[in-house]
Amino acid sequence: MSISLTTLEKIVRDAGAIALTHFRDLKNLEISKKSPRDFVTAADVAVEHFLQETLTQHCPEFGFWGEESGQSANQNARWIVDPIDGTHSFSRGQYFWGISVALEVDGELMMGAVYAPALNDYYCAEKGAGAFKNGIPIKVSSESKLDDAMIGTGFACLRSYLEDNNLARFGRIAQKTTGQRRFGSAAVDLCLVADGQLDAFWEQELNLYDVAAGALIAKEAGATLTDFKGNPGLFPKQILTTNGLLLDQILPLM
Ligand code: 2AM
Ligand code: CA
Repeated sequence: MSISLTTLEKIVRDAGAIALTHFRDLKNLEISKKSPRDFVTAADVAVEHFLQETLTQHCPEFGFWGEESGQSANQNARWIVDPIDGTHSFSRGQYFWGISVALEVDGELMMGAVYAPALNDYYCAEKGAGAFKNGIPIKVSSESKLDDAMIGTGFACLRSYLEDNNLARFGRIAQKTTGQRRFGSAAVDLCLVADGQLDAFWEQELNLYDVAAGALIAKEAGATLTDFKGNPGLFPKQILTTNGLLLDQILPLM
């Protein structure tokens, strides 16, 4: 590995500072639509540009895949970047959005960083070395009863006009739990499971750049990652992450 977690943190925090400058001046933020319900702002573009330049300067051997700019050459070893996950929340002055950067080598996630500047929380993980929030080790919750659980989900599927739109599934699971949240950033949601703030999270129709970094952070904090049938692995079109103890109770409801 030719970059340390410390160097990565400095780069991602610098990217966060760029995002915050725009976040503090939303009145002047340029917002446009990529498709009818999908926004992009000047902040997304500026942050991704900075990350592409800086990460490529530090590690010229790695390729780059960003939500806004697409894929560069070498995709065997690459950075997978969502400059602002939770763009809609960002554009409305809400706090749950994050910069998501993952390093993937030969299909395996090696490093992940999710920085939520408005919350002042920096999450990171390296394969096999645990997960951290603001420098302190984190792990998933110990909640073992679905009835007492706090679950999170999202509705990217509604924005994609899908018929299988998560509403029935949410209804089924919500009725069996005590707390339900919808924060609007899959990258941050995965970190909330890693940190024990949520006991489980699922969403469908996401892209790898939304979830790559958060998935490694969740996994390193002890979370299970499966599809809606319980097959282990990272499936952005059908991602379910739990603290492990709730997996068997939640699967039949998916
Ligand atoms: P974004 O903010 O980068 O667009 C929220 O439910 C999650 O879904 C976020 O990670 C968000 O990423 C993503 N998302 C929002 N709209 C989407 C769409 N139309 N298709 C796929 N993912 C979407
Ligand atoms: Ca995203």
